[in-house]
Amino acid sequence: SDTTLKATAAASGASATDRFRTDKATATAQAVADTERVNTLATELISAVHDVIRQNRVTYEEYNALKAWLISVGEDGEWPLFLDVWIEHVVEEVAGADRKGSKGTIEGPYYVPGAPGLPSVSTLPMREDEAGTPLLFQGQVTGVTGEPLSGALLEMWQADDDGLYAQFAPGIPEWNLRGAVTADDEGRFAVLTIQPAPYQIPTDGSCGALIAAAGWHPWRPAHLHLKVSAPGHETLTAQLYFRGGEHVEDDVASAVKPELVIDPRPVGDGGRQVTYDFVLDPA
Ligand code: MBD
Ligand code: FE
Repeated sequence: SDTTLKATAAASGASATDRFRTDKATATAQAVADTERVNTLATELISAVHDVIRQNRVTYEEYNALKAWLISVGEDGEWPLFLDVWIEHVVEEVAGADRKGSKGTIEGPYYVPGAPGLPSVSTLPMREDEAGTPLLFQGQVTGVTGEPLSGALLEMWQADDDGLYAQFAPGIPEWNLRGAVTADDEGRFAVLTIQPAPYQIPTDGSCGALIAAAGWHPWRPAHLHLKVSAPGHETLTAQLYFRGGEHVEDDVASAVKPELVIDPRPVGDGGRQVTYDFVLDPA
């Protein structure tokens, strides 16, 4: 049935919440250890909400609608989705402001550490009949002075041709379209994959309810996710988008930057090919 192909809000939300708890929630103890800092941030955040209420003369009906919605976001496991779609891009903007190397963008909720290791010239794990346009993605990883970063690691994850992510939608092999490519001695890599489809935020959960109620759209443009790392360098988290693709100009997650839009050229048998180089800042 259709449900076997769909990522329901509850299923992908629960997976994203578990993923976050496993990978990131342990790092929060340090962030809340500074009482002064927490006082500043919590006071200003609460005060910003007060301003919205006063400026818009928010009613009790609206206050209770908000309360009900906040409760349901947690029940649906959609806090990772909500935060990464509507908030993370500004955190990334602040974090990346002084970067000299390649532009980065948000990580989003669907990164999974520990993907299968692959050599510098390789094919991402995919099904025998994987749908989609073949895409050869190649390039070089260097430092800011142009020195090749031997053995840099390029982690890639992406949606399939239905816009679905392995481990967050049912019926897809565990590591489908996820891999950790080790670049060669000159930092070069060449990875064969397929072009992903645009991603639609689940419409059956709390984030979908917000989008519908506000008259927004639920789409992210098609994208490749990347984490590029090398010893002694800052890890770059990025996404690459496709020139002319749907929603490149109106990403619901506000994560597109002009430097991240690629334009693969057609090659033989219907495939496409693109070269994209990464420049990593020193740690
Ligand atoms: C995605 O695939 C994504 O990359 C982000 C940032 C949010 C939701 C789904
Ligand atoms: Fe994504």
